[in-house]
Amino acid sequence: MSTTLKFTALLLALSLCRGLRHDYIDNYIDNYIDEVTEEEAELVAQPSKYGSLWPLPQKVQLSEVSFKLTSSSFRIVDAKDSTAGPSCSLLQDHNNNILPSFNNPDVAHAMFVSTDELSVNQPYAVLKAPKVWGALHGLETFSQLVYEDEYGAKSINSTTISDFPRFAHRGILLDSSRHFLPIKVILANLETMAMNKINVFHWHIVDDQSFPYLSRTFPQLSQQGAYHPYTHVYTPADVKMVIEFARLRGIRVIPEFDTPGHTQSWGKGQPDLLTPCYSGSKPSGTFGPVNPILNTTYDFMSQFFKEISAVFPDAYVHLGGDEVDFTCWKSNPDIQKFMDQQGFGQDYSKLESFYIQKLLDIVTTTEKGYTIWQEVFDNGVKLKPDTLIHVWKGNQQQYQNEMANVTSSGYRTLLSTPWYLNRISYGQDWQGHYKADPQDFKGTEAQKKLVIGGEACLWGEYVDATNLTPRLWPRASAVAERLWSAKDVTDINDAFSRLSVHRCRMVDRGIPAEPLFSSYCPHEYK
Ligand code: CP6
Repeated sequence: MSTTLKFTALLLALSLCRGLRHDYIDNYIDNYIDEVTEEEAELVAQPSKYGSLWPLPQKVQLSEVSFKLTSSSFRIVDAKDSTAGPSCSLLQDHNNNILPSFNNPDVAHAMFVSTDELSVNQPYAVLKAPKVWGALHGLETFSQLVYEDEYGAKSINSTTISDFPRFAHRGILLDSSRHFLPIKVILANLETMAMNKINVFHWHIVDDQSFPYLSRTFPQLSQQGAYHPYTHVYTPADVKMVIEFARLRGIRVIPEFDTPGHTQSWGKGQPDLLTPCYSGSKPSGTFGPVNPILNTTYDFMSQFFKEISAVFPDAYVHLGGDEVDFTCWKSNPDIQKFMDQQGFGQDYSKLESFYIQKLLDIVTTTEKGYTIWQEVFDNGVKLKPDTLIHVWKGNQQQYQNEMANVTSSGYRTLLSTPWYLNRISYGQDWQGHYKADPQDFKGTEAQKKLVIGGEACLWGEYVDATNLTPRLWPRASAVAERLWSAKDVTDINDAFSRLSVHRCRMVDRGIPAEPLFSSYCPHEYK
């Protein structure tokens, strides 16, 4: 064989061997096994009287009376006095989850009046919600009432539900800096958030490791700071798609642009933004947090956040402010001089406050509210009264003290400490997430009211598209129920039973959610 021929054969062999060929495997299995016997469904856990409702609605009245649902007799219609109407695609697009196809009127009947109520009866199920977002929640709940009878026919029992969330802010943080998250993965998880009635996507979009946000004003930030300038960036069209996809599912998108720390990637495309660190009397060539002593820093931030406030329609942005390392600031003679001039002494948290205060003033001019990590509050930065303080540090004792301190100062707060889902361990850690209660700290009723909710965080150091979804679900579902359902919904066995079925439902809907424990799902061999 000639060298060229050998080479061609090698290339051919290589191209045939590359990648796992899912089509081939599926075909192989289909053709090889010509008879599959399905085992009968049998849940290991004691079934809950609430079926698979998740998160559990505030008030549920169930009956034994059941009806059959068929594709030909099922349709969603709008009430005559509905303000949404049939043109409301937000509602019309939602319902593939209930029955895969339906064309005829009858069972579900959507009306929009004053409270979120769902009553399932024959020939109509009636859904009333004052806002379209409540109607979305009601449709999800309706879909969760549908089950298969022993012959596989879709059924639903006569049921009355009134529902509302315990907390207004029910979020999930995803980190697209440590690993780039393809848009597909983000959208699949937004869909899953909606199934769990999560209503905030906290997008920790950039950090030290990479800057995938493509800024129209400063395109060099991602050009230089992304893992790859074309393939690993979120273009303006991508960002718009995420925001609209989320909106259609009742989810707000709150972007986080964390400064002055966690900004290494910003420095690549914006040369004088970061503080030069010194080794003795000479710059060492490394950089620290954003340089707080230059006017150019604030000119940049003004322009940058002006863009951000226009791109992201939500009323809030998250400004970070966590984990600022003072080592580099301490090494820099210009910073030392500035500290002297300002009378800050050796207190570098005063310098941090100086920066944050100027940043908050800048963001205030964009007419956005802001969320900041707890350190900004801890360091005594002067904050607008409507600032949201995000608690993430410490053990249970410490975060409970922090919640008490933040709320006694009159600030509204969000809790994340017990919900760091990036931390994994052997066993059912969802139970710990489930038991944490954000209002469980020493304080007055008025203080408790300042807790507007919480967020599950999935930091990205060890997470990318390959493992994000099963690591997040169903563990984040535990947080979702804590933030939605009544305070006294704490029966862990009932939760286990409902969550096991809810998890199978996510799997059925194409979400690779991991199992809670040894078990099987009735449909997993389909
Ligand atoms: N990145 C940023 C992080 C973390 C924080 N901020 C973090 C800290 C501790 C753990 C996980 C994540 N990776 N910007 C803290 C808010 Cl355990």
